[in-house]
Amino acid sequence: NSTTTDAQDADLSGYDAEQIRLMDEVCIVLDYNDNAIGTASKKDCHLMTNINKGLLHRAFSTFLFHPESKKLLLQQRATEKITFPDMWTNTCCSHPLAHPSETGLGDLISNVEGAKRAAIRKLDHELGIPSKYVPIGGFEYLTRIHYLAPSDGKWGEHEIDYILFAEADPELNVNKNEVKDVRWVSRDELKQMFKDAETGTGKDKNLKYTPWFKLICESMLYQWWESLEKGELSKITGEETIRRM
Ligand code: DMA
Ligand code: MN
Repeated sequence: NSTTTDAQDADLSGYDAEQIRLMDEVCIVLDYNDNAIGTASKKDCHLMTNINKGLLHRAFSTFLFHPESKKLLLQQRATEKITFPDMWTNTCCSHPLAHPSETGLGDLISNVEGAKRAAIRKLDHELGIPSKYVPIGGFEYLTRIHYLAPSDGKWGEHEIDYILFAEADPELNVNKNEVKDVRWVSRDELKQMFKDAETGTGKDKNLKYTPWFKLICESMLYQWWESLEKGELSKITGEETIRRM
């Protein structure tokens, strides 16, 4: 079977067995305009040899805010992760899978529904957040981001990433194979974390950040966060343009 094949796969030798297993997930392959044109394994989608030939897949990035304090929940990726291990990032990222409930029908509204279903599945898998805290109607879709980012020589990302915001104060039951640590941060606290890393001083001087989270922080995150705090998120949701970054 394919699991045995992957365990013997030179590309994956030496990695965590559970993370190797997850490389068999089937992702949605896209054209430049986010049309689903096929499927490929998570492994194939994240090999730089394929990315350099243009292979592009669909992803989502969830940002979960506390309903009262409006703090953002961050996670530090587990050391076991094959791509971007140990890095700090937004609440939860992964891929809508090539399954009817997550692929969508091709129009933006149903593709967004698929991404939201994938987000509910992974908030539970990675952080142990029961779905009652994150009902599908509780997510706001903001926009899509197209980006390419190498992880190490062999692995990387090339995605159209659906940005989803939600508010909840859930119980957490962290999956240690996925997530090493979590932290709720205010806008100022997040700015200070990045400043510590840049200047090499302060308590967070050694922290590393994923490239997509950095991109989003350097461009739109603080404006989006302000809109959320003012209760004006609906003014900026549902963007149809794909932002190329
Ligand atoms: C992939 O996230 C998605 C983005 C937006 C980078 P991931 O590497 O955390 O995926 P998974 O949790 O499925 O390994
Ligand atoms: Mn990916």
